[in-house]
Amino acid sequence: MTLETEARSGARRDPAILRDAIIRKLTYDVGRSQNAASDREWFIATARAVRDLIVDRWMATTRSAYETGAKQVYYLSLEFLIGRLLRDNIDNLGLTEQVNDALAPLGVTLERIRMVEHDAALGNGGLGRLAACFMESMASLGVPAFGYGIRYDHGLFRQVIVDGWQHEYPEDWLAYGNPWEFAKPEICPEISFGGWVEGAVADEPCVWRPDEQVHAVAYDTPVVGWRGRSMTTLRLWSARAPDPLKLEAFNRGDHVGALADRVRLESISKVLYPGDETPSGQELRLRQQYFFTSAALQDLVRRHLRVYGDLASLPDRVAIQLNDTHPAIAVAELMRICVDLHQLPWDEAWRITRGSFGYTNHTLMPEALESWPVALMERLLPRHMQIIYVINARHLDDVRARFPGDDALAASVSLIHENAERRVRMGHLAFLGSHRVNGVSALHTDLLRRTVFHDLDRVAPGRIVGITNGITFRRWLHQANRRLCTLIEAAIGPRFRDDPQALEELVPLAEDAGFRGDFALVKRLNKQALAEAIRGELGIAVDPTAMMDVQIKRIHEYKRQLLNLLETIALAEAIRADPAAGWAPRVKVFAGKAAASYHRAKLIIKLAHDVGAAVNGDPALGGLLKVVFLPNYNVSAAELIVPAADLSEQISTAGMEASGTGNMKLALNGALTIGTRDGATVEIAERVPKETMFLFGLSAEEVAERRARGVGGWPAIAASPRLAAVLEALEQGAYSPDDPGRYRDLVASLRGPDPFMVAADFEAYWAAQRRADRLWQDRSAWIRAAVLNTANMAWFSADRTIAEYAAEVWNIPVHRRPLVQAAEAAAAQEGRRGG
Ligand code: 26V
Repeated sequence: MTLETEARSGARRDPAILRDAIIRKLTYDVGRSQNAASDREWFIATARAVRDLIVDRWMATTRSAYETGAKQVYYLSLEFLIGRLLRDNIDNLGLTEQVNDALAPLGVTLERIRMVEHDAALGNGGLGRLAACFMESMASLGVPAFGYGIRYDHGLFRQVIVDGWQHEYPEDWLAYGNPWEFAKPEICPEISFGGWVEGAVADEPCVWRPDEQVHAVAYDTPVVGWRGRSMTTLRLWSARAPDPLKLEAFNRGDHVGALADRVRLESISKVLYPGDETPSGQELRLRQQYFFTSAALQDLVRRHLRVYGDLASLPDRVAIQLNDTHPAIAVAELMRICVDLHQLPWDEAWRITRGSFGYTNHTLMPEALESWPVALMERLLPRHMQIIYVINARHLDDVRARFPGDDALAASVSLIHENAERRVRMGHLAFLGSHRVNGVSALHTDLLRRTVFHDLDRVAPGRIVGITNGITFRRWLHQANRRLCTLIEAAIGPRFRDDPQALEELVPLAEDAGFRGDFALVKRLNKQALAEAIRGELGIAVDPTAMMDVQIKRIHEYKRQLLNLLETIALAEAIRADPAAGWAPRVKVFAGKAAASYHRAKLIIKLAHDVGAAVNGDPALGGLLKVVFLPNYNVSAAELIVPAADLSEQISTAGMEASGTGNMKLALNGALTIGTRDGATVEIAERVPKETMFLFGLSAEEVAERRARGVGGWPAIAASPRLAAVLEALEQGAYSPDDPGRYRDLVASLRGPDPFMVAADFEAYWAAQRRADRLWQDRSAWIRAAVLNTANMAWFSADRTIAEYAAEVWNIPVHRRPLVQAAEAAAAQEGRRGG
């Protein structure tokens, strides 16, 4: 039996067959002999052998979607933060044991070769990781889906810390090739830019005469669903210039000039999030957005027409989800395809467009709400700019007719922001071109309705819905925390692997001292692994029995790593003053990247190092407090830290974190949460027992109210001698003796406007930390709370989230708890076969 037929038959697999396949890949694909192969070469050979097992099922899933006419989801996202795929794929295929057995006689371990896989870090943070979780979840639920994005040559920068300061280095995930992807050079839609438009009337068919074109080459990666039953496709586009070089110029001796055009055009897919401080950086970013959006729409329209023949049925057969405003230009592009390329009347084109799109908003931060200068749009995408004007004119006519005389309303819902520089509001475009707009947590959705989309909500009531984010439990529990899963399975059986609701069966076990002991042991072993990594990475010894207090996320002022660091300084002072006052021994773990141009965020990283330097060697602290900053945070680092965490820091200024998903990963793995009532943390608090959360601080409403009154930080500082002392020490250079003025401006901003309410929330945060200290002293109460946390997190499975998108946005039938039903069906079939 060959490997492939065996995979198809689903028969019990023989590791020897897989071993042969791996060796064949090593020999014929990698070109290496067994005795000379490095871990990396074994990884590539193994990945290739595993990929072979994926392909048949992948193609079958894709085919069946066509045959059944099932609705296709297209998830358009400029970011997919995937991480490593080897363990994900092997686990979801149910092959872990077999791969281990196949490799063992070769002297190779899965654990070792797993570590050489480069993270695919094609995203910045939560938004990109959510897209990756969704792809896996849709595969698991059997929702036919394509993810469309960009195959960046270089993902998120590698963070190197030199003397406490962040430096960015290019990341090179493709340096050794990518064994999971299939290059599809024949799928290469042409993407146009610039030029002019021929046609007298903008809402009738026109001809766009671009002056520049580039090809988008498809690279497909199959995404394996749980138990390998179905798969989705991640199709990433890479830019390829039509001509590899100008031969004449090259032969004339201008070797560099001959390549200039190519380099310029292909720079589109060079890097994730090119710096956008400069006009050329902004232009590149807009080019990226249009590049992948146009490629995606051309691709899906071609596929749709091949099967269904015309565009009228598009909204019945496809659901296109816009992940934030990055692909919002898709609205104008689909209109262009309908009106210019298929001669559809404007109203029909608009029906198709709005019926097909859904838009997810991921932030309320004003600086992050995208808009593009009209002048840039006119130059780069002249036809799209015309189309946007027509959409806007019709929309404003409608608004003026329904709300006569309300000029303020018309100005606020206009697609064009009329300022010194006229700009296109991409959020408004996405809103108008979609039949559903969603926020990513209940609070965020509520704030969307009240703030950024308040007026659009009046104009189009009912369009905004809330769909709280989720995470894939396969990666964030089953793979990342094998020890815990073994324990859970021994206690309640394997059902939780298909049905997260089964985790609730752990609730009574929280009262069982034996189970709590085992749970504590698992946590302890995970912490030991983290402690070893910390020692290996930083040379700092930390006590694995101490409380691992973690804040792992992008560094941003609204996420308030600064609040955590100020509390750390105050805590160090308090311990020195009274070492026996019942402090929980803590290791404060920080990890996260700052945007390259975000100086304040980089200063906060420096502060974490300065505080660490002051605290870690201080004998007066008696080992009660350590501060570490783990460099180059990424998905793989999260997989190590999350299972080891005791305390999860979710301390954003209320109203500013749209959802958060790290909060879910940490709580699922039994970390208690210290946090504000922000984003999805509010909804976690609604589902887990009170004692698992240390909630504190201003509510979103209180924050808004203080902001409106213009209350700065000083009254809170005046009222808190503890905070005042910390700020004075910082100001006087106590933590930066080499540069006493380093933190002066930072402190001044807290005394002044304090826009993130750090000072205002300090005392409440301090008190919440002391509540955590007290619970820590009661070991069994802490572990009990941790168990109950894990037991109550089922709702945050991305499978629930996807089921809600299917029902509320995509109009796709997904059964309630489909994985359970599928598992039952499979078991029944197995039973029939066995009988
Ligand atoms: C981006 C920027 C860039 C410019 C400076 C200010 C700023 C502030 C926020 C952002 C975030 C952009 C979108 C984003 O990544 N949102 C995240 O989406 C996650 C998935 O829905 C969600 O869990 C996070 O709360 C949200 O921040």
